[in-house]
Amino acid sequence: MTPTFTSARKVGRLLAVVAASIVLTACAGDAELDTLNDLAGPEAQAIDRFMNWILLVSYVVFAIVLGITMYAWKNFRIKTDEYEEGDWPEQIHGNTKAELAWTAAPAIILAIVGVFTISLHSSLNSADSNQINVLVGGENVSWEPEIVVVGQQWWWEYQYHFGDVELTAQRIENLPTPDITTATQMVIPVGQEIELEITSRDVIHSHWIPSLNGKRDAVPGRQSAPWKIEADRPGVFFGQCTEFCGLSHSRMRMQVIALPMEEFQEWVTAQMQGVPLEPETQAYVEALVAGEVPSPETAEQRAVATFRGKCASCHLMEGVADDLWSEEAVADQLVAGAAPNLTHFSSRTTFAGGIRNVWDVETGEFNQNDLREWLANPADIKANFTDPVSDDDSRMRGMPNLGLSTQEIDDLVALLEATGPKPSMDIIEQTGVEG
Ligand code: HEC
Ligand SMILES: [Cu+2]
Repeated sequence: MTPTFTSARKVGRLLAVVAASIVLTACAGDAELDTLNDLAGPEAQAIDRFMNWILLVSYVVFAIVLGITMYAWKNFRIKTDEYEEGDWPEQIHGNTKAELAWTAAPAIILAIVGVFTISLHSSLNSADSNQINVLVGGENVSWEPEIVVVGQQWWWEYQYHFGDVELTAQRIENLPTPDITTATQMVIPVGQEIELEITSRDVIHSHWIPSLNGKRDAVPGRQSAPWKIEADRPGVFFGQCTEFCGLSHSRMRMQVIALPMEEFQEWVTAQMQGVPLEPETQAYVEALVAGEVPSPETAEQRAVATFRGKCASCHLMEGVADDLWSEEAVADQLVAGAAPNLTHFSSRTTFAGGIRNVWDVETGEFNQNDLREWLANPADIKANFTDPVSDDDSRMRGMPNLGLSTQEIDDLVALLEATGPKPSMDIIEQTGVEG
């Protein structure tokens, strides 16, 4: 056996292992971000059908090219032992018909694929025209379902504006205060086209819910053309930021929860309310807002005092500290100029960019452990830049360690649990993530 033969064999084996490992990495049967199965809406299904057609065309092209190559290899080769120096087969040059054929055929195929690509793309991009009636604060509002999606390091915000607001092509800083603001979880009604207006507050991110539609970049300073999603059945659909955006990019996930219209309405009604505080805590908040300095007597009052002192400069919590929160104050501290709205924190099922559970998937209990860990030192769960970014810009990315005492953490955990309303066990189970 000649040495070249053995090394060729080794290379062959190595290539086989590499190829197998590449192919097998795609083999998880229950992958959350599967683009081939579990497609739940017309947009994702249209992309899937289109992909299948292109695959079919490329299989045919592949078979033809391989066929011609094999034919040439079989019929026109010279065996080594018959070969003599200078023993060339007859050389041909120029065949107008063949050259025309192999130039025109691919051009025509690509043109056809191009026409279908552009037409699919423009249908995915078009604005929706459906209207649904939503009860907002006791009033029936006709809503053309639109949700503003804002990416920032490292979580997604979803804004619902029910009033008569022109959202398309508005810069994020010009938008009015949303009726509902959530983090990480977008709740939508089933069977409705939802238009997404996607943008970013810091760097480029990309929003992708594989079961519902393709990817769309979130670019700071501009809003994407409308991007539609629709879920044709109730369920939970996972997503992930798909544009590398810094240290914790992989921990920037999100979920869409599609609910039947009635349940969606219940969700809207609950989200429009403030935190359900005990009456004596409410009185305590009113006193604080009025400028008095009563000392806290209950655990909830202590939690409110801590929240107002240490959290309210970044986080909005309606009914607890809205008077202390301002966009300018947040922009002074955070590069993105936004922190998750905590008014209904425990109505969500995951937090910190969808990497930890708010509710225990097995017991349905409030997941105190992970929340404690987060409050004790967020960077343990999610790497961030809490140091000044540069000398002239001392703002942070992510949540800093606030040096909270055990007592403060206990109180805050109870307050965050009370924000509610608690989601159904069904949703808790479906959205559950592994920490
Ligand atoms: C300097 C601004 C800032 C302060 C002050 C701050 N946070 Fe945060 N907090 C953030 C940011 C930014 C995030 C999002 C981090 C991420 O997911 O990457 C966050 C996330 C959270 C989350 C997870 C929310 C979710 O839905 O993912 C909770 C809970 C939270 N903070 C609680 C608190 C509490 C309680 C305090 C007061 C003790 C506090 N934070 C003070 C900036 C702040
Ligand atoms: Cu990102």
